[in-house]
Amino acid sequence: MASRWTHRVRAPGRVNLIGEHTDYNGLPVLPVAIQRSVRIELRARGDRRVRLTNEDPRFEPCEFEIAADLAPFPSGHWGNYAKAAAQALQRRSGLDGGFDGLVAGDIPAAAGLSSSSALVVASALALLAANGIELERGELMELTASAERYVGTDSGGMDQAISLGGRAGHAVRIDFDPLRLEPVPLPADWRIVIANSLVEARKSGGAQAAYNARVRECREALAALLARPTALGLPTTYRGLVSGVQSGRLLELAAALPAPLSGRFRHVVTEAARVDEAVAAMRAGDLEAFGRLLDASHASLRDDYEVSCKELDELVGCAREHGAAGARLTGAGFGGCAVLAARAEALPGLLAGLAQSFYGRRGIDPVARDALLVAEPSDGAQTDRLEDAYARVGPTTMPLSAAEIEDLRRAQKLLEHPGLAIKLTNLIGTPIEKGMALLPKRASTLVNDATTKALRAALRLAVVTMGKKPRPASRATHRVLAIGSGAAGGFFGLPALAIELPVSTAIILRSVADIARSEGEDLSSPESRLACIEVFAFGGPSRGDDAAETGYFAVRSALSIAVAEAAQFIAEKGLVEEGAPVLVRLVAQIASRFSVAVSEKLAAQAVPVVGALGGATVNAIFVSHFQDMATGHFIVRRLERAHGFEEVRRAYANLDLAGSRAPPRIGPRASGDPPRIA
Ligand code: NG1
Repeated sequence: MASRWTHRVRAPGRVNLIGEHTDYNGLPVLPVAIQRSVRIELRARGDRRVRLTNEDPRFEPCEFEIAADLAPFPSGHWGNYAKAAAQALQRRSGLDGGFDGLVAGDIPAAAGLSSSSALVVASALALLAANGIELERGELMELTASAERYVGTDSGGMDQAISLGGRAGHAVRIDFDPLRLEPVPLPADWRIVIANSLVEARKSGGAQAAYNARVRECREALAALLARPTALGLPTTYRGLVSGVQSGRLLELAAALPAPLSGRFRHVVTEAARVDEAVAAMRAGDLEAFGRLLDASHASLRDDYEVSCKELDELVGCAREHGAAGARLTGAGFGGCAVLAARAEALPGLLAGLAQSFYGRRGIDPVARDALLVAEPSDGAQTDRLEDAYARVGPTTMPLSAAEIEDLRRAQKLLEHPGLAIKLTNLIGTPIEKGMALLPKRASTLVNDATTKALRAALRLAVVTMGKKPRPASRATHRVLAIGSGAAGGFFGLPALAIELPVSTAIILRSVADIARSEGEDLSSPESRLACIEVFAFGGPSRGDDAAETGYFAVRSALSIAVAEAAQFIAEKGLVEEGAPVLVRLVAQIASRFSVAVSEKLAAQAVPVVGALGGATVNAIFVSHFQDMATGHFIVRRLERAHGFEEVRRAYANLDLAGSRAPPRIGPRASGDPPRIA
């Protein structure tokens, strides 16, 4: 990099709790800014060009010259959201300079979580930073809201306002004309879950026309109503009607309109009332009342506003069956996500229930598809000068030192090169597939079964018996023990697996725990203990994965929700309920990867030249493979404690780009969907 990035901007996505399709009618909304965001690292340029590259290679680099009238890129191009911000700011302030920017983001696109507005807001902040201009937040909210209409959607101002005005731990009630924001604390035992129907609602496609049609119909409904003789003396805006006319009368007025205007009008006015009631329920901590409002909102959006689809209806139904207090589609609709409210204790059952019902029925792993997210109500957008950013948050976002980069490189080598299959092939001198062919048909069922049992036992061991006294790691002792167990296993082959595997797994786990301690982990925390169990998932593909998912960070992303939920569950309950869905799900996810390694080991042991002693050697390689994974994993985690997850992940990806191997995919998206922004 020729010269350093000078600023970093971050703009969050949002989930709207209630108040849907009200913003463009001047009525209130109640969204939450979430932990997913668009980030841009940038440096100012001497000319007026904006040059953007995206960390996600699916979004091609783009550039343009800032002007007051910018011709758009083709419809659906991600660069149009930056152009939207540039054109608006150019008209408002006259910009002197452009910038070079590196864009990264993790808001699912076309999902009703406002990835598009986050990009508009981030682009606006980047332009302001590059030009040294400061704008008042409220003005910026309004400017970015009208700026986004550049892409052809007649949208309201909710998304830009919450992206700029979010507050950690809070939902924000937003009123329009004039813009007012009122943070409402989210009760501590409420959880907001975002569940993606995985039906794309693309604003650059059909959803845009359908959205704009709703905006038009709302205007027509109001005009038709006011044109009636009986309307004499009525307020002439939705806001005026909602605040000045009784709800019964509003429903009568709605009923007198022709379809579909009558439904559109009824939705808008009843939804506005629900926002008031939802704010009151949240302030009172009344989750049941809040849930009922979500349900009513969904019914209204489905029947009167006609913006749901059968998948969203099904998802919302499943959510209620599995313990959500209420659920509804969120965002514009036509696909995208549902928002669910639940009590914290209902969360594990809710997530597992959705995984089994809605996603399971479709053969979809919701974690691999990044379809389930527990919202963390977050602060709004921010700009950091990079030196300031480092100074303010201390060492957590400092770049890695040269020595640490070397550590990271060592970790990466261990984690990514070469897989267990290659190590075993080198040992037996025959491709592992030959051994696979020697295994009886029932092997795969036996392996899955044994793997799941062994991991369940390992989890028990990790949670119940792992102490916290630091000792130096002693790989050799553990390896000798495992070789002993493998020598027995080699004699008996497949039937012995059920006995042998829990033993080797336990031995590996002890060794992993030692390595964890030596890298400074505090094994008294459930999170660290689960990090030990996670090791069994690394170093190979899972059954049914595509190769893109095998990189270390990809596997961690895929496991992240399950691990976090399990850690929370164990912290609260210990291991009293081993059959709890959240733990079963974690074990199943790790088992799907670990079973591949176990099959490979078994295949190597099945090759005739590999007798008892050979079997022991196979086991030694097996154990040392996972010790390597553990060493790499806990080095990465040590660096994350010092520098933050994002910083280390980025450094890791850059190392890979410099190396010979194609980079492992980072980020949780694995859908192969074409790259587009909502
Ligand atoms: P999403 O869900 O991001 O498409 C859209 C509008 C909002 C609001 C909601 C419906 C944009 C950028 N945003 O959000 O203003 O009208 O639909 O409540 O189009």
